[in-house]
Amino acid sequence: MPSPQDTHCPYCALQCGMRLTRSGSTAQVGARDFPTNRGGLCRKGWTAAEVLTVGDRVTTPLVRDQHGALAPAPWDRALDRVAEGLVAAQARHGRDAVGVFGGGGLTNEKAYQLGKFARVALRTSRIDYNGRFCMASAAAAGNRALGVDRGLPFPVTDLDEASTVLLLGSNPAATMPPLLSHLQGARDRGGLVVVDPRRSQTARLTEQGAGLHLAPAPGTDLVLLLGLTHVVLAEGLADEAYLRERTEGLETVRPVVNAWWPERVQAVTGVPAAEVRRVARRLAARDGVYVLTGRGVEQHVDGTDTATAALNLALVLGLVGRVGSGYGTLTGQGNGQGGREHGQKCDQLPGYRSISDPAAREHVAGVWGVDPADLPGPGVPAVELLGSLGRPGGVRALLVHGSNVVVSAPAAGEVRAGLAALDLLVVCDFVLSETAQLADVVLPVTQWAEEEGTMTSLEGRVLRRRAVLEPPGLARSDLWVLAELAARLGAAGAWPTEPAIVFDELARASAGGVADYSGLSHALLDTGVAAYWPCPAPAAPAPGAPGAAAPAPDAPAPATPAVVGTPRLFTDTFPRPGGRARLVPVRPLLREPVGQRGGELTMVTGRLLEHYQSGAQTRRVPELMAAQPVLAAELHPATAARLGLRDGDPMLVSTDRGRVRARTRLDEGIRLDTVFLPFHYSGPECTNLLTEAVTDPVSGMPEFKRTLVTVSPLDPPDRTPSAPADRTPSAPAEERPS
Ligand SMILES: Nc1nc2c(c(=O)[nH]1)N[C@H]1C(S)=C(S)[C@@H](COP(=O)(O)OP(=O)(O)OC[C@H]3O[C@@H](n4cnc5c(=O)[nH]c(N)nc54)[C@H](O)[C@@H]3O)O[C@H]1N2
Ligand SMILES: Nc1nc2c(c(=O)[nH]1)N[C@H]1C(S)=C(S)[C@@H](COP(=O)(O)OP(=O)(O)OC[C@H]3O[C@@H](n4cnc5c(=O)[nH]c(N)nc54)[C@H](O)[C@@H]3O)O[C@H]1N2
Ligand code: SF4
Ligand SMILES: [Mo]
Repeated sequence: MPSPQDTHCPYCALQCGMRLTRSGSTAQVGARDFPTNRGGLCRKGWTAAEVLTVGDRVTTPLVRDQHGALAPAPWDRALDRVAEGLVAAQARHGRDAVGVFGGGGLTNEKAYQLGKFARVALRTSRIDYNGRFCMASAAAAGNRALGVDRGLPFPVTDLDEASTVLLLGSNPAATMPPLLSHLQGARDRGGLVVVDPRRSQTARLTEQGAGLHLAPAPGTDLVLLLGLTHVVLAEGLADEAYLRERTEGLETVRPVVNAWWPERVQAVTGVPAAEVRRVARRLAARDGVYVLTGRGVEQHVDGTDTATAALNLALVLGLVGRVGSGYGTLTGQGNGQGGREHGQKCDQLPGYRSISDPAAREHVAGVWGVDPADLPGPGVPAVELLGSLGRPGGVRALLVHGSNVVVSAPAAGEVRAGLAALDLLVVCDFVLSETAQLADVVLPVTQWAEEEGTMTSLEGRVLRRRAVLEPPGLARSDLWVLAELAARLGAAGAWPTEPAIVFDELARASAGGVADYSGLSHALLDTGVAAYWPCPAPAAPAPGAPGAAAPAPDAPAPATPAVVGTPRLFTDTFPRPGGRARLVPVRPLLREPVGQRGGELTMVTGRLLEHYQSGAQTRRVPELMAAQPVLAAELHPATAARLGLRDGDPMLVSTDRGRVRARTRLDEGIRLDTVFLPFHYSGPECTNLLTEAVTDPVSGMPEFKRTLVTVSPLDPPDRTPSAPADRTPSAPAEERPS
């Protein structure tokens, strides 16, 4: 019997609506009208069900045997082995010797339970997650300026009416294709402005009068933003009334901005002064104007400051909280938003509360049934946590839920060495990712189509994920794994495995916090209501107060609302002391990029449409792999010619730290000084062998987008006409590393 269910794509934060229909032991993806995607899906979404039945799906626990091989084991043995290893590491080296690494793809329920497991069952402070690579800088900027971190403080559909959208370091044509339908209005009005050192697919949409593409040198966006703000202030285009009534701190920002006139900006960024002026004037239209950021401007050592500069620009223009205009960041992972609210971050408790705040500790400890004094304090952010693996005083045993760090973390070679030095590595996954392949124990978990749960999308909307299939083999939910381990560790408190019950607990734990889910439940979400946090539970009327009386028996049931919670933030006030947004002065570092001294090109990294993240899922889908089989590095034809490279030639990209093998892909839209590499591949094609573990001091975000590298031909091909076959790439599969 087919059992169609309305659910959402397992991949990115747009969380496109889809209808999933059971078809034998797998599921069929169908389109469904949903506001973010309006029936559209990208290629990854259409093929998402193929990952459910991949040949190397992990369907039984695996434990490394005495010969060093991962061998199938019954659950009890695998879980006992994990519990013993965790206890031993803590007995020898203290509580913080056990680390937990989570992910922004986990459901809200799993993210919540993982944070609770670390603090209550392990009592370790050492928990963090891959959102540190992703959303941390935008989050830090939002928190300090606006008092809250919700990626988009308005529904995506608000963008439909935009006349101008300034898109900084974001390539939604590849990373969220259905979002483009919401940018069509701005394009039609000639107002799409894309800031990217290369002519990305999104930058191409600005051609033929549809907008403007600015291509600053990588990592100079902060200067560009200061220049735009300079023009707004210097030309009297600021929203003075808004600044007076709704913000504070303008006087601290003005002197910094004054020093960045457009000609000086041009000298640093390469963006013509006339274009800086033109864009600033266009933004000053105010109505229908949006400023949006993506990873291109955030994944830098000054990512928080750059996001802050974008926010300052939006505040000076009076866009934030104005209906029909706005500022936001495009959250990345499926539950990148919810993943940062429920306690996976090293300094956080559920409800986006601070673990250092005594009142927050007391509230959450109350929900968990433990003494607040027993909760650990703040831990360390992801890059530092990974840097401590196997070292004296560092993490000796690590649990990984929902990340493939050996591919996706900066300085991946060192991460691999750190994982190898651990006493115990436990990876929960549904495929044998590169990280799982290094584990002592692999625990098989369920996938999206096999489980119930909730996700919170890039617009802060809480969505239901629905099960249509039974899990294969012995696969179990992460919730079940955590409950079994908690029991073996003798943990205090309750460890439910039913997602709806975990959600109710999460809602209670979040009550009164910034990200308040207390008015939500699976049952309410199942009505199809559009639910945006904060969504506090309605206060119960006092006994005897009007409305407290029991409803008459024949009274009609109250109608289910279409919308609950807060679709639009900041319309009246900002959740900060005094209710005002804060302009924070930020200055460019004008620093040298990291990487190889003397390296001649700046490497920026990012994404391809066909692959998702570390590629653990999409490299297992034949259609996607056929479309993008090998690591290709984008180079300007003139740069390539200078280096002796032609389209398709193999090349080496190197730093002092490592080298990777890539195929040359010529693109005349990229800056002459820049090379672009995606990070979706592994082995000798793992781009993060080149990146450095240097981070933004405020957010802990690594510098993924600015590394000095050297590019050289690999085995320079014989250019003589007699040997053409040497240059012609044959079947790509033959060239893949084993
Ligand atoms: N197909 C696909 N879609 C995805 C994902 C995926 O892996 N694959 N991942 C999801 C996730 S988790 C995320 S976080 C989002 C990310 O979504 P995006 O932010 O759109 O993705 P990126 O490709 O990392 O970076 C965007 C652009 O930044 C540019 N860039 C690099 N350096 C700089 C710079 O210094 N300044 C400026 N202005 N631009 C720069 C790059 O050239 C690139 O075109 O995508 C989500 N969607
Ligand atoms: N050079 C460079 N590096 C980057 C970036 C960049 O732009 N450039 N971007 C960074 C960003 S923004 C991000 S978000 C990271 C992402 O990089 P990763 O954190 O590696 O993300 P994924 O590849 O999605 O890995 C998720 C893993 O968890 C598994 N998984 C999925 N769902 C579940 C679940 O419910 N439970 C469990 N237990 N496992 C699950 C998947 O099979 C997969 O193996 O990469 C970062 N790395
Ligand atoms: S845009 Fe994102 S959510 Fe939509 S189908 Fe593609 S990967 Fe899935
Ligand atoms: Mo991300």
